[in-house]
Amino acid sequence: MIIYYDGKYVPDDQAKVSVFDHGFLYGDGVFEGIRAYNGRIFRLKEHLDRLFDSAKTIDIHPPISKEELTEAICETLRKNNLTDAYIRPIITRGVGDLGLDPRKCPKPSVIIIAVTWGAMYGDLYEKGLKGVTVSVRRNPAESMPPNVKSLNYLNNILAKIEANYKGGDEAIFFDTNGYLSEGSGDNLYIVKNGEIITPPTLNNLRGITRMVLIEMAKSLGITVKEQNIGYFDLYTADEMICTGTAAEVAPITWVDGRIIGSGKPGPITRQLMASFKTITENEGYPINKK
Ligand code: PXG
Repeated sequence: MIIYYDGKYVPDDQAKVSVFDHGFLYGDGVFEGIRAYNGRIFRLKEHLDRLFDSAKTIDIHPPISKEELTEAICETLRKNNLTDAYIRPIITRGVGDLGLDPRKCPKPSVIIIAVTWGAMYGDLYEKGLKGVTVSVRRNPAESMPPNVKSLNYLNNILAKIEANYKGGDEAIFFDTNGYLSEGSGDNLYIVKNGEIITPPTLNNLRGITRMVLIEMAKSLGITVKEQNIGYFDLYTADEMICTGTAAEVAPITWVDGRIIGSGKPGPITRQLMASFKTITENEGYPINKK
């Protein structure tokens, strides 16, 4: 496997991060998760825009332009002979000392990992996932905005641990006000009376797949509303959906022991799953420019 590391393409066993990199010491950095389908990188521009916005929020100045990063991602895929892949660009604060002051880190590091990664949830796209609401709350926006895709995922990992112990396939986060936030690695939606409802994005990551789901719903003539959602709304939903680059579009059919709707992936969820497959197979930034 070939890894991009600060302008060089190196074998994975030589791609080593310094123990003084603040990405390692403090989770001080940002990342993206992107997929390529069929030789094309899905929504690359949106992912790079979010990566740079995440970096700006935590005051990291990437030592590379979006154009250069685009070329480096394509070259990493080409060097690994990948046409369908999961791509992980990472920008760390870089090497500093053992103090947390970022001014001690003169140069951020840029890393790109690309691997083969199929459907995340296997047969659960047919059966539906079990969702578990967790007691740990999503980081409040005034502390650590969930909009920043930072290298510090401990909040999400705590949620995942709790969901694992409680027998769930995915954790369902609420925020400190009791409003639905998101999953540990995906955005959430309910369907009620033919309409899709999803939380506004102050308390969750502005998912690229979420943007795509809203576009798809519009073109299918399905109304999407952004509204605060409580656990009553979850338990009484007709359908529930989660979306993410890893998860893609997936049905949730069980929450805390309550059966959601019919207990099977519902008609709107199925329509959106089919539509997502078509879009991902046909759109995207070509890895090999003619
Ligand atoms: N919320 C969170 C907290 C995420 O981490 C999403 C929502 C969905 O965003 P996108 O833009 O992907 O639609 C994410 C993304 C993993 C993995 O390793 C997680 C994500 C993406 C890729 C890989 O589990 N989460």
